[in-house]
Amino acid sequence: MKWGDATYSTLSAWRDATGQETVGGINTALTGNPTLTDPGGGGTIGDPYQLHTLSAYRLLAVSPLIDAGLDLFSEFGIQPGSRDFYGNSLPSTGMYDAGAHEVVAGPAAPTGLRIRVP
Ligand SMILES: [Ca+2]
Repeated sequence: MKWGDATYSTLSAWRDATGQETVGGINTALTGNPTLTDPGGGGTIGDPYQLHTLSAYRLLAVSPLIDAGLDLFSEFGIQPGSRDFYGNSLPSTGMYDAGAHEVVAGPAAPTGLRIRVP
Protein backbone atom coordinates (compact mmCIF):
# COMPACT_ATOMS: atom_id res chain seq x y z
CA MET A 1 0.00 0.00 0.00
CA LYS A 2 1.10 3.53 -0.64
CA TRP A 3 1.10 5.96 2.26
CA GLY A 4 2.40 9.38 1.37
CA ASP A 5 5.71 8.84 -0.42
CA ALA A 6 6.31 5.41 1.13
CA THR A 7 5.12 1.98 -0.01
CA TYR A 8 4.43 -0.88 2.40
CA SER A 9 3.92 -4.53 1.49
CA THR A 10 2.27 -5.66 4.72
CA LEU A 11 -0.17 -4.29 7.25
CA SER A 12 2.33 -4.76 10.07
CA ALA A 13 5.06 -2.85 8.20
CA TRP A 14 2.68 0.05 7.58
CA ARG A 15 1.37 -0.03 11.16
CA ASP A 16 4.87 -0.11 12.65
CA ALA A 17 6.01 2.80 10.48
CA THR A 18 2.95 5.02 10.83
CA GLY A 19 1.31 4.08 14.12
CA GLN A 20 -1.99 3.62 12.27
CA GLU A 21 -4.47 0.88 13.21
CA THR A 22 -3.63 0.79 16.89
CA VAL A 23 -5.60 1.84 19.94
CA GLY A 24 -3.78 2.28 23.20
CA GLY A 25 -0.77 0.43 21.81
CA ILE A 26 -2.86 -2.56 20.75
CA ASN A 27 -3.05 -3.58 17.09
CA THR A 28 -6.57 -3.28 15.73
CA ALA A 29 -6.58 -4.19 12.04
CA LEU A 30 -6.72 -7.63 10.48
CA THR A 31 -5.91 -8.90 7.02
CA GLY A 32 -7.19 -12.11 5.54
CA ASN A 33 -10.32 -13.86 4.47
CA PRO A 34 -13.31 -12.82 6.61
CA THR A 35 -15.01 -16.13 5.71
CA LEU A 36 -18.41 -14.75 4.80
CA THR A 37 -21.30 -17.01 3.85
CA ASP A 38 -21.38 -16.12 0.12
CA PRO A 39 -19.46 -12.92 -0.69
CA GLY A 40 -20.73 -11.38 -3.91
CA GLY A 41 -23.79 -13.61 -3.85
CA GLY A 42 -26.18 -11.24 -2.18
CA GLY A 43 -28.14 -10.48 -5.31
CA THR A 44 -30.51 -7.53 -5.41
CA ILE A 45 -33.02 -6.85 -2.72
CA GLY A 46 -35.60 -4.36 -3.94
CA ASP A 47 -37.53 -4.13 -0.70
CA PRO A 48 -35.88 -2.39 2.27
CA TYR A 49 -38.03 -4.45 4.62
CA GLN A 50 -36.26 -7.57 3.35
CA LEU A 51 -32.70 -6.48 4.15
CA HIS A 52 -32.57 -9.08 6.92
CA THR A 53 -32.67 -11.75 4.19
CA LEU A 54 -29.27 -10.64 2.89
CA SER A 55 -27.43 -13.65 4.24
CA ALA A 56 -24.44 -13.62 1.86
CA TYR A 57 -22.42 -11.41 4.18
CA ARG A 58 -22.93 -13.18 7.46
CA LEU A 59 -19.80 -14.46 9.18
CA LEU A 60 -19.21 -18.18 9.18
CA ALA A 61 -18.50 -19.80 12.54
CA VAL A 62 -14.79 -20.00 11.67
CA SER A 63 -14.41 -16.31 10.80
CA PRO A 64 -11.38 -14.54 12.28
CA LEU A 65 -13.64 -11.50 12.73
CA ILE A 66 -15.59 -13.17 15.51
CA ASP A 67 -14.77 -11.42 18.78
CA ALA A 68 -12.19 -9.28 16.90
CA GLY A 69 -14.11 -6.00 16.99
CA LEU A 70 -13.42 -3.03 19.20
CA ASP A 71 -15.58 -1.99 22.11
CA LEU A 72 -16.37 1.42 20.64
CA PHE A 73 -17.96 2.69 23.83
CA SER A 74 -15.04 1.87 26.13
CA GLU A 75 -12.42 3.01 23.60
CA PHE A 76 -14.07 6.10 22.15
CA GLY A 77 -17.32 6.75 24.01
CA ILE A 78 -19.30 5.77 20.90
CA GLN A 79 -22.52 3.86 21.58
CA PRO A 80 -22.65 1.04 18.98
CA GLY A 81 -26.31 0.27 19.57
CA SER A 82 -27.79 -2.90 20.94
CA ARG A 83 -28.37 -4.89 17.72
CA ASP A 84 -26.37 -5.91 14.65
CA PHE A 85 -27.60 -5.64 11.04
CA TYR A 86 -29.60 -8.84 11.45
CA GLY A 87 -31.12 -7.95 14.81
CA ASN A 88 -28.80 -10.03 16.99
CA SER A 89 -27.91 -8.65 20.41
CA LEU A 90 -24.53 -6.95 20.75
CA PRO A 91 -22.22 -8.41 21.80
CA SER A 92 -23.44 -12.00 21.91
CA THR A 93 -20.36 -13.51 23.54
CA GLY A 94 -18.87 -10.69 25.58
CA MET A 95 -16.64 -9.46 22.76
CA TYR A 96 -17.80 -7.63 19.66
CA ASP A 97 -17.38 -9.20 16.23
CA ALA A 98 -15.88 -6.92 13.57
CA GLY A 99 -18.39 -5.75 10.98
CA ALA A 100 -22.16 -5.71 10.69
CA HIS A 101 -22.84 -9.28 11.83
CA GLU A 102 -22.54 -10.55 15.38
CA VAL A 103 -22.39 -14.34 15.38
CA VAL A 104 -24.77 -15.71 17.97
CA ALA A 105 -23.19 -18.24 20.26
CA GLY A 106 -24.99 -21.46 20.85
CA PRO A 107 -25.40 -24.96 19.55
CA ALA A 108 -25.47 -25.52 15.82
CA ALA A 109 -28.87 -25.71 14.21
CA PRO A 110 -30.09 -29.27 13.83
CA THR A 111 -29.99 -30.76 10.36
CA GLY A 112 -31.73 -33.70 8.76
CA LEU A 113 -34.95 -33.24 10.70
CA ARG A 114 -38.06 -34.93 9.37
CA ILE A 115 -41.59 -33.88 10.00
CA ARG A 116 -44.20 -36.60 10.21
CA VAL A 117 -47.62 -35.56 9.04
CA PRO A 118 -50.43 -37.74 10.39
CA1 LIG B 1 -18.90 -11.77 19.55
